[in-house]
Amino acid sequence: METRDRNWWKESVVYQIYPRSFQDSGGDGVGDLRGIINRLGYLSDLGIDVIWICPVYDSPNDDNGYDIRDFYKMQAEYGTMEDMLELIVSAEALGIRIIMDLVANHTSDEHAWFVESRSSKDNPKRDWYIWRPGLGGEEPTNWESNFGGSAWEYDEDTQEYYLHCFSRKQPDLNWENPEVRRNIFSMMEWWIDKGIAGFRIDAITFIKKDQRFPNLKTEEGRRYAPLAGASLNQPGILDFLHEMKREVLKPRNVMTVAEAPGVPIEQIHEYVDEQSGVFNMIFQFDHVDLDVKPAAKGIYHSWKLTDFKHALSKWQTETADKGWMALFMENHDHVRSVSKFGSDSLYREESSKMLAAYYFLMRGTPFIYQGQEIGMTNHHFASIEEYRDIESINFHAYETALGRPKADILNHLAKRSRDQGRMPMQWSAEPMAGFTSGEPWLRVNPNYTSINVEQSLHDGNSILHFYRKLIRLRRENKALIYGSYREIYKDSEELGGYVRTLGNEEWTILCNFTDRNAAIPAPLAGSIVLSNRNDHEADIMKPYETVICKAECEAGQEETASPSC
Ligand code: TEU
Repeated sequence: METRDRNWWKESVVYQIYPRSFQDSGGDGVGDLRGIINRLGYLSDLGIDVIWICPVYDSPNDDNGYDIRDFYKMQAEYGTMEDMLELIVSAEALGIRIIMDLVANHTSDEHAWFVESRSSKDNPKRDWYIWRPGLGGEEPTNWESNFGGSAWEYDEDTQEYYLHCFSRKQPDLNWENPEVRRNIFSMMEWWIDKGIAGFRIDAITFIKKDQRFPNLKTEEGRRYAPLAGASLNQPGILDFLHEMKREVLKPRNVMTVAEAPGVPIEQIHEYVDEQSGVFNMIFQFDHVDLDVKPAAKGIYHSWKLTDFKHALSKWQTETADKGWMALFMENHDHVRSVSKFGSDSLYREESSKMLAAYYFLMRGTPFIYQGQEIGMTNHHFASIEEYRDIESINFHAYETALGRPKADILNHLAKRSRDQGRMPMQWSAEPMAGFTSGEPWLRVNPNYTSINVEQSLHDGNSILHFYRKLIRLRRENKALIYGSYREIYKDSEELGGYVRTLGNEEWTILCNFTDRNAAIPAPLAGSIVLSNRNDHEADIMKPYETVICKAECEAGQEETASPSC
């Protein structure tokens, strides 16, 4: 692999902001745009290049902004359009680009389009959403919404059902209708004209539905079947996406990162090939969903280190020569990575840094989710009343109705709830973690007194400073961006790592995923450039140790089979 395919979005590091939980400037307990503007200096010092900002559009907030009422207006709690434009300009002045969340699979049921659509069967916008009559007094199909319960909601006035893959307040748009597509595309153009650099594209693999609307196979004892079988990555979806690329994305050369669950690895190039694909990169979820797939809904599935490594490495290998991945460990839909894949007690610092090194230097564009850079952790919520996330609240209600014990449900939510990743950003040891001067919309993790940005800035050895070093290292060494990828210690249940090679440079990233010493079977190549400890001993990796080594190979010796030159 050469650097001939260089591109700014490949060389960038993205920071994801969940605005509701990032920084409140007004004291109402909810983060806002002014809060983000006030923290731009912090992000610039961290060294990131792009901010992905989760939805800030006008919304009744059934799904924290992923239910959009008006694409052209800001959520009043967050600020005004002037604030948003100021954010774009202020970020640009610091060399930071903004990408926005594009939610195009559905709107809010309070969006003017849907209000019209539901007003009568012969309204011109009726067909902008997916309406079907009931069958024998029941829903049109047995599809289960991603948030639980039927995916169909009955409308008394017009006596038909509408489809919602997510909450009942998120009716799905009918992408079969060309008017819908044209309106979404012109909204995208409007935002690009406002100065944003691109989009993170929400739930895009849901836009095409099997037009036969078949019933799906249910699991024993379940009334509904997960709707993926008829509405996730369905044949024909790429026609819609190519139209989006042709009409909007290509002529404007914007950055695109698509949330694309359901894309099988065999199809990755149809999505991300630079010439014939549709997006710059996609998010895949195999590694973060190891604990729930392939088990039945709501059941915990145990996994091994080799499963975790394989879930990431197989995509790396598949895109080794062409295509590009979005690299991530956390986002607003998932729990904190140190609690899930590392150790959030004794070895929190070491394992956070180890996980950072492991994913950050793979081939792709790294994303950091707010709070990840200071090693924020999960928290065991004492009762369902403390949760705010609609998915978690619905899950609790449905599982309770099925007779599942409360403690069991809470244990599952402690490991999976989206609120684990949504607790307010921990800025300082001040009350409410410096997030708000009021009552936060979601509880603050009590460990903010010791885990916070202020403390991390003062401690030169902190996780935050380790991220800064990683960002710098990646920026200064193109081999860590464009180099080839080769996994090492694939079958080990202790060690994980890989080699990146470009020209005569060979970089080895090696990690110990356990809290015990692990022997290194082969000597490390080159010299250590960065590590999370300062006591490396030859042949041994200490608990959660990570080392990043650089070696210069003799001419003609590139791409060696072992980690040493
Ligand atoms: O999530 C949709 C989605 O596909 C994820 O739930 C994904 O399947 C999961 O993370 C894999 O484990 C997006 C947003 O990220 C989420 O916050 C919204 O609630 C949802 O769309 C609806 O807009």
